[in-house]
Parts: sequence; structure tokens; C-alpha cells
Amino acid sequence: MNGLSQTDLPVFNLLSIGQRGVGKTVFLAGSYVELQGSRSKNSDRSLWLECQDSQGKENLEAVLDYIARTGEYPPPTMKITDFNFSLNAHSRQGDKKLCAFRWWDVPGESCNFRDPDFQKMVLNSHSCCVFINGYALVNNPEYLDKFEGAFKQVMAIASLVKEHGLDYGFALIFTQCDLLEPGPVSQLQIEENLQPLLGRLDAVNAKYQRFYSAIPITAHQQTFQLSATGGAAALVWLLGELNKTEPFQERRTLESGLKQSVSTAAERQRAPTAVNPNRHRYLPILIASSLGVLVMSLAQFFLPSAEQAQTPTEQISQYESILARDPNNIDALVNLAKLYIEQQQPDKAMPVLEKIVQQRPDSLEWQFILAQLYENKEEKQKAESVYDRILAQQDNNIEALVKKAVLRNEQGDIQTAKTLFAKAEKVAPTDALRDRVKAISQSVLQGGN
Ligand SMILES: Nc1nc2c(ncn2[C@@H]2O[C@H](COP(=O)(O)OP(=O)(O)OP(=O)(O)O)[C@@H](O)[C@H]2O)c(=O)[nH]1
Ligand SMILES: [Mg+2]
Repeated sequence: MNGLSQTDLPVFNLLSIGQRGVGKTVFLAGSYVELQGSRSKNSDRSLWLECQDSQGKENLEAVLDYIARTGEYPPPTMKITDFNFSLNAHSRQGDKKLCAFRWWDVPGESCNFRDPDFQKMVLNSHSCCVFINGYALVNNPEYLDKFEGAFKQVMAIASLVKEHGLDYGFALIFTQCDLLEPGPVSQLQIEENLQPLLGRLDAVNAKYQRFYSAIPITAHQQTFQLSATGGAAALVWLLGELNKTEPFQERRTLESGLKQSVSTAAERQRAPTAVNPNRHRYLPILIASSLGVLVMSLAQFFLPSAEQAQTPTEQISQYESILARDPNNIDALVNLAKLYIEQQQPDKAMPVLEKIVQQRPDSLEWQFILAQLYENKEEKQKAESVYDRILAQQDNNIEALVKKAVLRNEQGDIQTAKTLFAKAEKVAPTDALRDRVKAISQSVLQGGN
């Protein structure tokens, strides 16, 4: 990559979606501190954030100062606050700015499509952080119901992204993970509890990754500080994905992407060769790509559809009868698997997932879900062979390396477990992730001793 002056920097807008008290503000402050920490570790390559505007800098310092003085987390956010950061890198060749990004710290209740400011943020966004309370997900059986409203927003965006073929990433950030038992079991519990939602994201081919954020406050010589791990990797991933294109092309926001998509479709309709008899019917819809219409298309996901009006049992029998006629219908298989998982019927979900994996061998997410179901059923060998398959496709897949290592360790094959953990550490793209793998490896290997 060429050195860039400040004015050349691509600027990305990151949306955040999360309810009151989930940990959005703490995440922002924690990620800043976490990356700052990796910089001071004197490694050959480190990343850090720099606040670009004085107001944002003041606001961030006020939060960190409050924590240092009181030893308490900051108070709830009262109004939307803007932050402009640059992501900077240090390497042997020197320091450089990689990109800039805008972050809106939003009060929980403003994360709502009816809020005009939030609508603008959604449409101007390039990617999104979705905040999920990891502690509550494991310990509160009602949490998923409470989270459903926020998740519908995610699905609305993800469905539009799919429909219009846009490139838009979702970082799923599990907050407050330091309150969970350390070790892989909590992580697996999070994944298990989230499976119904992941299935829905997979069904629209959403691009997403999971991140486990732990930001406790620790005392340090009469003052207090955030000891953050795991969260900053979410920012690094989203920005890395956005920054991939070289030379830097202008990345589309959700709004410009949708507009481009509808106007291209309109162009196609207008083309003299187009012989679609319905073109006059659709044209006005296609060219009405104003903000209002786009917001309406987001809002339509909140209206109950015919499908939502059906009970899960009715939906299941509907998809079963489709499959009786057309056993390989992938949409029916995906929807049926999701419903079985949501209805806590893993035995029925398993054969459906096996068919999905056969048909979609490239979808790692489905393979992970299947492997997890095998593990839950104590079918460890089958689970391991799924991880082997994933590793044959992607030999650096950290999640598969770690999960296989845990299984090998359970079988007493400690040497292979160690080798797999070592490889996972080696390929971890950030210090935070490496530390996380290390922590898992230590707890698993010690547990085995
Ligand atoms: N132990 C622990 N607690 C956390 C963490 N993140 C957030 N919390 C707790 O969650 C509370 C809310 O965090 P905030 O970051 O203020 O939540 P928010 O999403 O910004 O909430 P609003 O601004 O009210 O919408 C904090 O006061 C902490 O008690 C974490 O990583 N670890
Ligand atoms: Mg806040």
C-alpha cells in the first residue's frame, strides 16, 4: 500500500446497533485502550486509533478520565455523539494512517428505524457493529426475546444488502464476556444460544464475524483503567474488509449502494432491448430511490408477513411438504433447519443440516452449526470430521483449529492439541485474538492435566 496523506484517506462510517446498557460506549473506550496497549507492547506491527477532532478527543478523554477517577463505568449516553478516528499502523517501515472512520455513540433507544437520525446513520453506513450482551445471552433465558427487536434491524439491513448484492459487513460483538467463566465453554454456550439468529443471517448470506469483548475495570496504582481484550478486533476486521480494495475505490454506503442498484435496474428496464412486459409497472418503483423510499424498504421488514403470521408448526409442515416434492430445495432446507433449531429440535435439525452442508460445502457457518450440534449430542468424532473438512478448505481457520484442539485434548491426544493451539496462535491476525487463543489453550491444557 502506498503512503497516504491525510486527505487521501478513505473514510468509512460504522453503524452501531445495540440496546440500552449493552456496552456500546464501554466498547468504544475499551477498543481505543486495547489498541493503544498493543502499540506500547513494542511489537513489529501494531495498530492504534487516533481521534481526529478535538471535540471527539475531549469526549473520549472525559470517559477515560471518569473511569480512572471513580473506578466506575461511564454513565449512560444521553445524546448521539460523533467520533472521527483514524486507524494507524506501525511497522518496521514506519507509521502510517490506514483509513479514517466515523463512529456514532448512540443512546440505546435511538437505535430505532423510526428515529430520523438513526435512519440517516443506517443509510450512510458502510458496515455495522451489532452489540449483544454475552453475559445475558448465557445466563438469562429471556435475553434472546429482548434482543429480537435489535436483531430485526440487523436482518432488515442484511436482507436489503443481499437483495441488492452489496458488500456490507456485520461484526457481532458479545459484550461483558469477562463476567463469564473463562474458557471455551462460555464461548460455546454463546454460540449455541445464538444459533437460531446465526441461521437467519446465513439464510441471507450475510457477511459477519463474531467477537468476544471483555472490558473489566482494574485498579492500577491508586487509579483505575479499562483492561480490554477481544473487542478491537471487530473494528480491525470491519475496517480491513472495507479497506481491501486497492487502489482505494470509493466504498458505497448502504444508501448509495441501494441507489446504484435500483438505478442500474431502472437502466436495464429502459434499455431498448428490454422486452419485459412488466417494465412499466416496475419502473416507477425502481427509480423512486429517494431516502424516504429506502427507509420504507427497511421498514417493510417490520411489518408482519404472511409467513410470520403462521405458527412455527405450520411453517415446518409447509417446508416439509415442499421438500417431499423437491428434496433438494435449498431455501426450504435452510428455513426448516432454522425452525428446528429455534424450536429446540436438534435431532430433526441435524439431517437437514447435513443436506445443507452437502449442497453448500463452501458455507463454513453451516458446517460450524452442524459440528456444534454433533458436539452437543456427544458425537465428537463426527464433529471433529467437520472441523477437519473446514480445515481442508481453510487451513488457518482459527475457530476450527481451536475447536479441534479442544476435542483432541478431550481424547487425551495432548500433543496434537498443543500443535493445533500453537498454529491458531500463530495465524491469529491481532494481538487480542492471539491472547484469547492463548487463554483458551492454557485453560484447556491445564484442565487436562
Ligand atoms: N464487566 C463488564 N461490564 C460491562 C462491559 N461493558 C459494559 N459493561 C456494563 O454495562 C454497562 C453499560 O455499558 P455502556 O457502554 O454504558 O452501555 P451502552 O450500550 O453505551 O448504553 P447506553 O448508552 O445507555 O445506550 C456499564 O455501566 C457496565 O456496568 C464489560 O466489558 N465488562
Ligand atoms: Mg452509551
